[in-house]
Amino acid sequence: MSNSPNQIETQLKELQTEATQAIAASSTLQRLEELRIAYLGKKGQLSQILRGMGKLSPQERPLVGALANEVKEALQANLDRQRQDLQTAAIAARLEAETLDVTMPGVRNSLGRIHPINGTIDAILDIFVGLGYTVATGPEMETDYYNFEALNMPADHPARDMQDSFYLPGGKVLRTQTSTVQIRYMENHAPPIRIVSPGRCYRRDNVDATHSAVFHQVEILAVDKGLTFTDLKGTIKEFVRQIFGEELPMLFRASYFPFTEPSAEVDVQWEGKWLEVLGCGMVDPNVLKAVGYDPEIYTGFAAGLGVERFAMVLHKIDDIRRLYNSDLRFLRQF
Ligand code: 2NM
Repeated sequence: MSNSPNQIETQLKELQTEATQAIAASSTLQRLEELRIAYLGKKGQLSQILRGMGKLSPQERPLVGALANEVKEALQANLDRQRQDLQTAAIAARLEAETLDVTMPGVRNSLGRIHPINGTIDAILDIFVGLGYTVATGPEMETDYYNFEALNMPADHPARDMQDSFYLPGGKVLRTQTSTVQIRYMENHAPPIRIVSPGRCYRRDNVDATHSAVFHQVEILAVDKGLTFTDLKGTIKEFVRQIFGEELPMLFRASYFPFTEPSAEVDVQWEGKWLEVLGCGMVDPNVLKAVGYDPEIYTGFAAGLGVERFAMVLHKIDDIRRLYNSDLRFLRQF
């Protein structure tokens, strides 16, 4: 390195010019640090130039030294300012990127829903479970025995008509009510019993606004010593009070079912209209005998209700087919 004062001055000026431009052009903090080391570091360019000062005379040295200090301070100031600017820009960019616009609409998770049929089944089961009933389920494909014979519908009974039920190859039948499950339960449990059986059932009905070939039932059954029609009425009354949310005028109309005697259909007055809501009765002694219960010792009451009917009444649905055609505009209301 040359030791003439003029040459050293020139080198310092050139260093200042070059470094000032490089600092101004640096776009990252890392690049800026590299420049600081390259220009002002221990082994940097400024140190190298100053090493050439060793050979200057004592008179020359302070002048060049003062210039070197000026250059060093100027560059240091440049570095500091550029660092500040880069840091400020980095923070600004981050704030911009992380800005939360609280006026934007939220992100909606699209959740599934409980189908009104299942919601209605759940509501009905909750009530009977609350009254001490156990939920019992079973197969939808049934034998002739469980669907008809054990329910006091012998071979020549009109309910067995091919026109009314779906028969499967091999002689099985799609169950026409869930009492089939209750026969199976009674075969395996001694009284007292209290069970509630929800499930899908099938009948060869022509489909219209109130009929579907596939529908859902909930049936209840209680068997014990000394059960009477009064116990049945009290149970139905409590169920109606809970499902409709209030006590309603109720009418037990004499009716007929093969598996109960006596039998009744129950109407309730709801929002000014009489609605038929369920069928019920005292379990026919023949049904008790079929499962090995002694009808001289035990009596039972049972009731069956249509889930679709309840869903339609409770949700004011005008056509049963809405429950089955999977129209999301309908289903999203639940
Ligand atoms: C109804 C009406 C009346 C019923 C009968 C039985 C069983 F298993 F004990 F025989 N379960 N459910 C029954 C009685 C069902 O549905 C309208």
